[in-house]
Amino acid sequence: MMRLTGAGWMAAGAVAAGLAVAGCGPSDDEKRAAADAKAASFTPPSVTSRLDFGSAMTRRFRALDRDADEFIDKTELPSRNSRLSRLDRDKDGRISAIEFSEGMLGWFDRVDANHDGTITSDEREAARNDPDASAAIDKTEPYKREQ
Ligand SMILES: [Ca+2]
Ligand SMILES: [Ca+2]
Ligand SMILES: [Ca+2]
Repeated sequence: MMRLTGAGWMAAGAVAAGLAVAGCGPSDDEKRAAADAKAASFTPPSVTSRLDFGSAMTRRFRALDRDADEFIDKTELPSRNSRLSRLDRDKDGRISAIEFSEGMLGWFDRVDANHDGTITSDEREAARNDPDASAAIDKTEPYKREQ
C-alpha cells in the first residue's frame, strides 16, 4: 500500500515539474503550477505548497514571538539547542521575522528537490539525511490541520 501511494506521488511530482519547466519563470509561475496541480486534483493531502508553508511559518513565528516585538530571542526558542537558532544570520542573538521566513523558505527549497514549489512525501523522505530541513518542514503539519 505504501509503495503504491509512493508511486502515485512520484507521478504527480513529474507532472508538476513539467509545468514548472514549461513556465520557466519566477514565483508567479510557481503559483500557477501549484494552482494547476490543484485543478488537476492530483494533490494528495501530504503535499505542502510553498505558499501554504510560508503562511504556516508566519503563524509559527507569531506563536514563538510571545512578546510580539518581531524577534524571537533566546528565551522564546522552543528549546535551548533549537535548530532555529541557526537562522540568526547576523548573530545578534535573536531571529528577526525576515531571518525566520528566509531561513525557513531556504529549508523548503532544499527539500523541494525538483523545485516545483511543492514538497511531496517522497521529497520529505529523501530529506531525512538533512535534519535541519526535514525538521523545519515537519513543523508545518499541525498548522496545516488547523485549516
Ligand atoms: Ca520576541
Ligand atoms: Ca538576527
Ligand atoms: Ca517538489
